[in-house]
Amino acid sequence: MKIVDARVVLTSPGRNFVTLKVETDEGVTGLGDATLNGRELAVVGYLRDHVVPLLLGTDPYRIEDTWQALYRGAYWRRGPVTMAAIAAVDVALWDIKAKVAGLPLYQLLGGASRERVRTYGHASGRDIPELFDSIRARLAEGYPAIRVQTGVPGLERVYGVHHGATPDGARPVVEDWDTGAYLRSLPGVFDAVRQEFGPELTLLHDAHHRLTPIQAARLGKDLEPYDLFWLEDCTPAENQDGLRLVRRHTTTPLAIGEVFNTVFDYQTLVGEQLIDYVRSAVTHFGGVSPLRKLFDFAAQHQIKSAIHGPEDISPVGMAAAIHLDLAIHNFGIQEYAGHTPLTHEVFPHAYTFTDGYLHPGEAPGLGIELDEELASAHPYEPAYLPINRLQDGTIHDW
Ligand code: KDG
Ligand code: MG
Repeated sequence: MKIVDARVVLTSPGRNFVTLKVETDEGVTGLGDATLNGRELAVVGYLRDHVVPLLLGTDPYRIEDTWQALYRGAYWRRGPVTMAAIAAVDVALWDIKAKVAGLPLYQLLGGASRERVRTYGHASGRDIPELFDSIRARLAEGYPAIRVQTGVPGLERVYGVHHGATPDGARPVVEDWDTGAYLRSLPGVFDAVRQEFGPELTLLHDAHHRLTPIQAARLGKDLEPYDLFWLEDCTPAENQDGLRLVRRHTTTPLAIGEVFNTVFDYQTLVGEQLIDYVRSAVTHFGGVSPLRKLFDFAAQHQIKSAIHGPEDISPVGMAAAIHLDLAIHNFGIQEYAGHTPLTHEVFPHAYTFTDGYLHPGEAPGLGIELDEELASAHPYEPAYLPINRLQDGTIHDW
């Protein structure tokens, strides 16, 4: 079998998605997600100009060899653009291999280790009543676990939550931030949530890289009475050593890694068991092949998976995640923010979301299609994530 064509499809059925479609001389096709929120065009160019020409004529069964050739052969390694592009190829080739085998991808990854995949959803509100309404809405949808984000008194927007296309597409929205106000208000929010919803509900929180290690240590400690499933991205972890300080001070479980793209970003974090959950997405980590290796490394340190699953991971990336979730032993939880009805139409899929649990379905391959005609009716729209400034105008992590 040979790869005879590979196309990059950029579509915006509510938000932008980058999809690679690989075609073979035997008519079997594979899909991969390469969406990099706010930097989509860079990945489109990388794939179209530098990856697709290298794929033509190659054997789609040689997934590991192709991965290594794209990673090592570029000479310039790592980085989100490169790794999103490689991820799309890796996933598309797994899709092809599983389709030819006539098996859902999870069977090629070792088969099911569980019956279904537990998820968490997002609740957010500017104040406590709005937050409670949002939590009730997620509970009504069946979510067994909920990430709680809320407004901070004195700040305009709910932090860490973004709302799709920017009004002026060419420029990011500017938000405001005050770490002191956040640290003072958040424990009270979780206290109110526990009083209203009781001790059983699984709760998570995302600090979105906004704290220094000592601030993160304090927050983790202050949240201990509220029994969080995890505190996510409490500090930017490019400085992996900083997590030692956080860890020394708190027993609140920690989750990190949605912006990471290789195992090297995790060496200290996993090797010294400084975190409890790894958050990388199939889409941003070079695909199923390297993420599987990361999970095996993490398992040696009793660290579990928690694949990133916001709206900006396409249904193709989500499908790949769900197959992996079902197969690995050290599964923790899967984030599932869902997609717009139009997105589900552009990407018809076999995976299901029922009572808060996902299942990849039994269709051969990833179990996902791309309606190219519908996709082309919804072209790319420039959109950026917000940026953050402190009250004196200093730029801060968003
Ligand atoms: O593109 C950025 C989003 O994916 C990110 O803000 C979502 O932090 C996020 C999460 O945990 O889902
Ligand atoms: Mg996050």
